[in-house]
Amino acid sequence: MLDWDVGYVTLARDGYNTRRSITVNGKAPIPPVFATVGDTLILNVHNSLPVPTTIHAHGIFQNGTSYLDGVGMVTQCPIPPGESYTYEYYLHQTGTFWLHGHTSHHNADGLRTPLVIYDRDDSKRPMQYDDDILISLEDWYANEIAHQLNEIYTLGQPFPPPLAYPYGLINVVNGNDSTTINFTPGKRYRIRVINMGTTEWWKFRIPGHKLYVIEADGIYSEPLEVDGLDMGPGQRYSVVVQALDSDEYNYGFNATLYANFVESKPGLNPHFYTSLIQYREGAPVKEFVSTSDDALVWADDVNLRAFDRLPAMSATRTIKIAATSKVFSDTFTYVTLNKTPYTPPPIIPTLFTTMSTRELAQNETVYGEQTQANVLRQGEVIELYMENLMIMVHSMHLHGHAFQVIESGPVGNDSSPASPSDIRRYRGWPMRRDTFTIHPGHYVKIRFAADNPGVWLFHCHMATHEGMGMVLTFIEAPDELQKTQKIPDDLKQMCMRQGFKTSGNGAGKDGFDLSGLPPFPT
Ligand SMILES: [Cu+2]
Repeated sequence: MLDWDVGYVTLARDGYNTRRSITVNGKAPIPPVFATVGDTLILNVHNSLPVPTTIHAHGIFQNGTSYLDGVGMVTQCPIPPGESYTYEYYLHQTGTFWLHGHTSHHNADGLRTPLVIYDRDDSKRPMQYDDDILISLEDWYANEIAHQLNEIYTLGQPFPPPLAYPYGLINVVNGNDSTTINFTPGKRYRIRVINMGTTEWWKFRIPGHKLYVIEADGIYSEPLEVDGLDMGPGQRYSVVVQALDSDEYNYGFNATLYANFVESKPGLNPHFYTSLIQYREGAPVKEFVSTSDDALVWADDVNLRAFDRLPAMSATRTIKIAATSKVFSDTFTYVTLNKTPYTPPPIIPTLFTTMSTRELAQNETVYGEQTQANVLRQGEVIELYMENLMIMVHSMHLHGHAFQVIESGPVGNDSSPASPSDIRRYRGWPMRRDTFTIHPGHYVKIRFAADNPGVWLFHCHMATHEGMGMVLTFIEAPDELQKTQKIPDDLKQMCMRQGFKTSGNGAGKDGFDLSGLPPFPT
């Protein structure tokens, strides 16, 4: 059981910029959470912020408990200032996850910490290891996320807003002050690496050492030898590293914070951080000639294979979405996955609409257009075909599922069709994970079975893109959901105390009467 009193503290998390940040129990940073599969994690959250908040367990499927997914105005009304709510997480998965705020992008302001779920049976691991090491990676901005979004959505401001160069945090301190990792010759280490950042990507390497990926996003992979990890916001990997036999030298591990959508600037983008892998105190640090990143092998979404060898599922339906960035009728720029930018429901959480509208819950219209609702029927196998028509890379996260990564490649057109050699497809059987990277001008195909009734978001994990509307909602098996799950009374009461509706369509009304919803930009 954990008691989290969520509130603001003012400090310089990056060692330079003193600013307001969100933490728990008055102490920054938030300690990682360690559990064992089969545990029930009881998280008592008290909200001492002046604004509502929620907690989401990233990567946890919440099978049978979709109301615990912690997305404000999607699966619950947020916890208002001064109130408390208890999340009971039933931990049936093992691997590397994280807990973070999922209302008003509170994760970006520091409400985030790793959640590691250990296994009970080490014979089921893809590789054995002697010790378990956790490395969390974050980007940390001089300004709060609300400030960054205000720059985008204030009349008369230039778009795009001024570039921001965050500092990198490694294990919650400035990457230059990060702690030493001790290696004993001959031992094997599992290193869990989490990009729990706001916007930017991280690369991770230990020159002089082989890395074997055994986990991505809570799913075991067949061991894959790589030179390094390249991770978007929300992604996690575990690598097994064999320590060298000699303690003649110490080594460095390299963590590079970068964004290929932000102008390069020496020392700021990319931002190189190095910390010590220590075999023996005082041993000299082994030097390496620098290698071009292009010459190295990086773990990615397609080259991994699931350890359980689950074959690619046959899709029964394709849903096509395209990420675009457009100026809307209110003169602001939004990012959409479909027609309209997503905005959180203002009147009733989407899940409450699903639970209370009987057979109408099957009709996407009842949710209100701004939810970008997509109804999935129980047992369908969805192939999600996503095209990125923007000039920016994205890190897309699906709640409630680990999807199969089927294929990726450039989006061709009639004048320049994509070359077959540029298409990358799973070999043998695909990897499953919950967050994938999609490059500019590229498509990605993923598949998942609609076997987890609930209301699940699919969104870019870059906080500004999420705030600009790059979100859609899957309403999965609403009939099954209505039969098998019940929203706890305390969640309904928390809504009522704040004046939110607990039943009805997206406007809290009957049928298709959506009057009362604010106008949305077109
Ligand atoms: Cu994005």
